[in-house]
Amino acid sequence: MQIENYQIEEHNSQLQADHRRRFDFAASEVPGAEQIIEKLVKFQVAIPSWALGTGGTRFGRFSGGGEPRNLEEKMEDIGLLHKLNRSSGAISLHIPWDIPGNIASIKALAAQYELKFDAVNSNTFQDQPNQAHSYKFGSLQNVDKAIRKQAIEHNIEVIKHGIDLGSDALTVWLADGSTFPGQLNMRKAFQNTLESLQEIYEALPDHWKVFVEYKAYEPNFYSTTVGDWGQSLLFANKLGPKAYTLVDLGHHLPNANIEQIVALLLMEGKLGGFHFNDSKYGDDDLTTGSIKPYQLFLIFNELVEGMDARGMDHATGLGWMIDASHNVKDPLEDLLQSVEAIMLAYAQALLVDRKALAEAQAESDVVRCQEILQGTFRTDLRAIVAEARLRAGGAANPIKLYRDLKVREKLISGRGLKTVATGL
Ligand code: PSV
Ligand code: MN
Ligand code: MN
Repeated sequence: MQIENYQIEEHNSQLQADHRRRFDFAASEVPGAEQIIEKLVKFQVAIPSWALGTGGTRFGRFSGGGEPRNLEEKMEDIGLLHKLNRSSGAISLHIPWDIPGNIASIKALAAQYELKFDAVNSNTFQDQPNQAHSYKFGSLQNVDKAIRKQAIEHNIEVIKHGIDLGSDALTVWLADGSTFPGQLNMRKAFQNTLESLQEIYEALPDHWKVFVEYKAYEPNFYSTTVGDWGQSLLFANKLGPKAYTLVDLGHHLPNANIEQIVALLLMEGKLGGFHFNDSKYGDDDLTTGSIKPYQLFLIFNELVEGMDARGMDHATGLGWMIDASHNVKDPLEDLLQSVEAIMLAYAQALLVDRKALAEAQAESDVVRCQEILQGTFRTDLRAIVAEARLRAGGAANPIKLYRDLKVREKLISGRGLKTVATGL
């Protein structure tokens, strides 16, 4: 299934008058609209290969039909997203769910869909068929050296797949930890994990990065060996300059101040990657911006401020990715919504009057500080984001066009109603 240029053009011309009216108004209200648009056009958010199928909960999974059955079809889906919004030009693979068969043809497909290969992800949280040792009691932390070795070798294997595809980062998320007090010697678990990560680090090509992702709990419910940003930063600092912390928005304890975490990691030059999603209770993996859009804006506000302070390029300075999936929406529509929410929060952060905010902060004028941030957050920038998408060749209203073209129905008729994507 492919969306043709003429279909985008027809759709855009139908919506043109309405868009123009809204854009002209927004541009007249927004200082520096052109610079914001330029930055939005460059900004790309990677799509994880595991977000394209309907997610589940431990109670059940309700397939939406037409889910991608292999890596080629996952790339086809991301190609559709990117065609519609021009901001989803990268895919993040998870090995072994996405073992690339014929590298040349996978690369050709990526070129056809204009996709880059983002960070590759290892998986030592599930046992694979024919695996010699089980990860039931952890992988890189395991008390058994042979199990650690197996997990290290898997990560090195993942790096090799990434090299073949032209990726330049490895993301390690570990389920390692303990579920009951006393189960684990926490110091030894940390040291084993560090030694294992050091061996993986040695296998990284010079220009590569490794992202150490933390998560407070789940699947372990008493301790997690990389449980928070402090632990991740300890690993990243001990590993060396190619190691960074990865922040997943859903991986904190309730009410954690993620914007502050982001600000400090950036200050230390140790923020490497970002996983977007939203949550009400835990690692809910809901559509980005669906629950706490103001928090998303505050996080972007720190990201923009901190990246500018370090002279980092917004588009390439960090690994940007969505990490979400759930039970009830069409995954492609959900991803379009997530990308839109990210672009909107980014645009809002670019609009913050930094000089005025710095002055208000210097005077401890708390009311003015809040007025500045909330005034920006409440400015409607949707037409600015749409204009950036249009200038990049995308659709004025991606979800409307997706529905008008009956993309899901076509995917179902091509792939079948009962397909299951490999992944979570
Ligand atoms: C598990 O919580 C998780 O969502 C992590 O965030 C990883 O990034 C992802 O799964 C894929 O392994
Ligand atoms: Mn994640
Ligand atoms: Mn998660």
